Amino acid sequence: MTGARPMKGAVAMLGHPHYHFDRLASTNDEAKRLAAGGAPEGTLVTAGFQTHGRGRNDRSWESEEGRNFLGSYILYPPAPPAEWGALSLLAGVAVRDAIAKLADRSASIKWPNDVLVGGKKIAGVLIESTIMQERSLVVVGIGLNVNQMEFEGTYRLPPTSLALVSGRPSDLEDVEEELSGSLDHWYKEWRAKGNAWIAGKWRERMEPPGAEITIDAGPEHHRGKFARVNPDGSIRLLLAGGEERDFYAGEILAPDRWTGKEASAA
Ligand code: BT5
Repeated sequence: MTGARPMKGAVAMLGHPHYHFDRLASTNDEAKRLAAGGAPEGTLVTAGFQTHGRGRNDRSWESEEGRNFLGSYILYPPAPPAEWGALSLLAGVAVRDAIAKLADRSASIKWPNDVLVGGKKIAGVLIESTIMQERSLVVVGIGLNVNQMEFEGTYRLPPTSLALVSGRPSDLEDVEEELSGSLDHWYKEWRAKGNAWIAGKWRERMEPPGAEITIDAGPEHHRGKFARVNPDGSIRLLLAGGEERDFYAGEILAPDRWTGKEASAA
């Protein structure tokens, strides 16, 4: 651990205090440990390298040492567990807006909250929620590719980075500041305006999924028409038999753009 360090520029509530570690297993795990020790809302934990960076469903998050943003924010939202899904929408919107500004490019959110630029994945968000000491703890973990130029191996979607899309390197502190400011802004807006409002903002930024989609929901695949994203963060499909069903977790697969098959880095 190199300790708390001040951040440049305007002071945002989220992102303070900020603990940076050269190496951690996972910033989400460290954030939970700090929360158990009483860390305040807004605490940010970042790492230069993760030995066990996680995605959803025990997938791994790969990142070259010192090149990317790997961070987790501690939130104690004044909302019951039934409303935690809206935090996923909020995080997607906030990360997407920060990236669009940093890259000066259009960016979109693929449900649940991958951020894509030009159809390639530039960031992923891992939200882990629990009740701790009688209050809601939501850890928002963000992996954002910043200065990485090459991605070895196979990925579900082709990866990209801010440097690849903008053609220039970015200062990691500037990236942290932009992400913290965006999350701070959207968190306050959500608290004032609620779940249906943030779902509307999310829909304005979503990657259009196409009329017919397939969702991989664990052991089962379901095919249907995309109907909407709900204020609780779930996705609604109109299935072939006419039944409407909400899915709370899973992967959208579409034959043309999101094959769901392993894609090479580009
Ligand atoms: C995610 O999961 O996209 C959420 C990733 C969250 C990572 C952050 S890093 C800081 C914090 N601490 C953690 O331990 N985690 C969070 P998912 O939708 O399941 O996508 C995972 C998949 O993305 C992998 O199976 C790969 O195919 C792909 N992937 C891995 N690393 C990537 C990268 N750097 N860029 C783009 N895609 C990547």
